[in-house]
Amino acid sequence: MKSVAAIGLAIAAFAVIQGADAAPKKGVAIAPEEIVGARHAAMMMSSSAFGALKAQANADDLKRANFPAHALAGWAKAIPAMFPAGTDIPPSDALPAVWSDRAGFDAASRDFATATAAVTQAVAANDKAAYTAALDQVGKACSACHDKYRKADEKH
Ligand code: ASC
Repeated sequence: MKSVAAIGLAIAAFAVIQGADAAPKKGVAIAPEEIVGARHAAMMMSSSAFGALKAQANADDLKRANFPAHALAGWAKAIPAMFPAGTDIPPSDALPAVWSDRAGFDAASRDFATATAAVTQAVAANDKAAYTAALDQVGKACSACHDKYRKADEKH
């Protein structure tokens, strides 16, 4: 009996440790307007990173593109989680379609993530042709998503 209790305790302790270390930390306290502020800042940093990437298009060595490429790729992956329900509030420029057409928004985010990942790969390979093509795809992914999911008059 004693060992059964010990096993039970061990399982419970394991579950607590797993919960603390492995579970996704959803539901942390952050105000909707703080999320909107973070989104805006990140989108402006995205634009800045994209500009830095374009400025390297004619470089012999793409190493200076590495940091902005990874910044953009990381942000692309984070985007869906940065648009949770309840953040359709001023001063957000997001259209209601982000939430009403969630599958489409997530797919558009994935296109951006795919294009930015291709940039990081082109940088790693120092492959100029792949780099230019991937940057073109990034620009298209930005516009495609903005056309459908961001207010038309907003441009930062
Ligand atoms: C930017 C920016 C966008 C996109 C888009 C790409 O730098 O602010 O919205 O790139 O213009 O086509």
